[in-house]
Amino acid sequence: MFKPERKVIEFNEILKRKEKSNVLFFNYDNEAFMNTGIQESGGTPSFASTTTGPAGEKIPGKIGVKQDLVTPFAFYGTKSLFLATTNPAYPADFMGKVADALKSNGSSFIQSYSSCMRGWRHGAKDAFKISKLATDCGYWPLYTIRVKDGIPKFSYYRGLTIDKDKFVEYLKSMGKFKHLFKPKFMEKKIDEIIFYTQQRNEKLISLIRQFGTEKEIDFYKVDRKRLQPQQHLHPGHGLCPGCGAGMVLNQMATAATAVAGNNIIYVNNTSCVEVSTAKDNVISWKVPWVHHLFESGATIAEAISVTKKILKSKGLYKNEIPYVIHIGGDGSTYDIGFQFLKAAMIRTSSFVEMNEYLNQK
Ligand SMILES: Cc1ncc(C[n+]2csc(CCOP(=O)(O)OP(=O)(O)O)c2C)c(N)n1
Repeated sequence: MFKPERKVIEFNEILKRKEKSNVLFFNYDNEAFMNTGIQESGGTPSFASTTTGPAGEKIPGKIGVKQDLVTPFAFYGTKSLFLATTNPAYPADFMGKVADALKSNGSSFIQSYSSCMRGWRHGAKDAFKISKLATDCGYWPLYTIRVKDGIPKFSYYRGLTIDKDKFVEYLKSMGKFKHLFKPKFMEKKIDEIIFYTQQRNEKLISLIRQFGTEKEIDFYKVDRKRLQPQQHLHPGHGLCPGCGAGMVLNQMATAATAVAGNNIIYVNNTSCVEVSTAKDNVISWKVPWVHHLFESGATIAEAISVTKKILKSKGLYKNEIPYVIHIGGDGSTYDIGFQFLKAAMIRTSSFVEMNEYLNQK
């Protein structure tokens, strides 16, 4: 029997922990290569219309499924790793997971839902409503995987049950799925998207059953009234109005400020977040921030983290090792850049953890 029980995880308790991640690799998934013109990626869901897979007479949008990026990382054989999905429509879960990720040994990878009003074609004011619906209809489940000494433990928060009515409402709310409803109602295609989503959720439930923790439900408790506003970004940026990545950045930086103060370095792959927070030579970041090539930001984040550790082990670096967050879109995470990310994540979660000179926290 699947009898989930709730485990309360207090944000303030996370902050007291000694554990510390080497790098938090963070993917905001807006489900296409957005800043270069809405091209299809491995993160694009079935039958979504993009500029490289436009819905029309020949094809009904993307032919293929949205790839599962997160769960395979649990089985690559790392020593210590924290993996999670987030959605800014659930801020306590989001900020709790970012703090947990930064306060877990090894490295961490978070994949966040990140709505895109321009690419998905919906009104700016609907961003939050659509984001919440994504989890509530079962499309974007929120789960966590903690790998300790090589064994993954799966748990979840919500979003594993498909609500068909809400799912249809979700699809209907965006122009990228409009062709499934007009000029004719493509019920078979809608059922197919729901079927594949259901299969993905059933795999997750099986993994929770097989590799579950004692209490499957992670409930992050955050006293938001006592949380300080984020200190890592200036108010100005060039993201579109209602951009999901804006919510993502705000919540990520709020949690990161609580954990790291200003002792943090961000590394950004080329993406909407990068171009919108670094216009010409004016940047939105108040803390060190590095833009590297589209595909190799993960390696740079790893290099920064490991270099500081090597210098420290040689007595050449006196300060506390900074936290490092690497940010990439889905194009640079699922597709171009995947090999860099995978290798950097495995090295920082096994090699660094097992190296007695580098694993001091
Ligand atoms: C090797 C390489 N190929 C292509 C590009 C052009 N390019 C820059 S950003 C980008 C799309 C980024 O998409 P994604 O990672 O999903 O981020 P988003 O724009 O959606 O935020 C592309 C194709 C590049 N900079 N380098």
